[in-house]
Amino acid sequence: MSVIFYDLAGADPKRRFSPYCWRIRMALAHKQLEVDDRPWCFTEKDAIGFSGQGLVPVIVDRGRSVHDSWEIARHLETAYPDRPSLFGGAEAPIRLIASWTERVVQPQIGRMIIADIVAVLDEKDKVYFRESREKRFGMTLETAQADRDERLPAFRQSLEPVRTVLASYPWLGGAKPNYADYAVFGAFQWARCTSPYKLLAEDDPIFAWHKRARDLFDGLAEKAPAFG
Ligand SMILES: N[C@@H](CCC(=O)N[C@@H](CS)C(=O)NCC(=O)O)C(=O)O
Repeated sequence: MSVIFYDLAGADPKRRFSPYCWRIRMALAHKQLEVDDRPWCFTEKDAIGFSGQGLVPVIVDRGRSVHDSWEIARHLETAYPDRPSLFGGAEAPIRLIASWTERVVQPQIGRMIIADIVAVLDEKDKVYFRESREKRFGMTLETAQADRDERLPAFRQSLEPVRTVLASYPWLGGAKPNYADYAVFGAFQWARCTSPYKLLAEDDPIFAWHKRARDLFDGLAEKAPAFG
């Protein structure tokens, strides 16, 4: 039986760009699960109303709905213990990595790509996205993004903990990728699928790591519509 997966999509239903959904897309592949993929737009709240909230990712697995990327990862780890482990016994430190990504990495990326995202959205989502995000930022999306070149050096510097791990291991999970990789991966894949802006220098070890991650699972992320 396949897992139903509601995944944020743009005007091109194949363009998937939510950082949280990418975590789960990779986690489902890691667990070698068959996926019944449902592209979802921001304004299609009714389609996920059964989950009792309005955010993706949402999965339905064996009749049970689960939302929130962390809760979905935990569900998959518990429900499929015989499949490759997502946490490798290190659930708490991986939670830290996921939280650091959400609170430190993603807000900085958001300030560098937020206006670019509008161009990839379905027409019916554009007004909702702009209004909700401009309210959140307290300024226009274009103003929020305008000083990205000045923000870039501090952003790259803030990624030093990732480089520290990659200096000794090929993956944040160590010898093999795990949910630590997928949590950070999602943030960069979000940017790559929505904006041509170059967040990483090509000689940055994080650049090479991200490419390796895109090639996992028969190029699942590499083949997705994206910039660069
Ligand atoms: N904490 C949630 C966050 C999920 C989230 O913010 N999803 C965004 C897409 S990246 C969403 O569905 N937004 C809908 C909206 O803004 O209306 C998780 O980890 O899954």
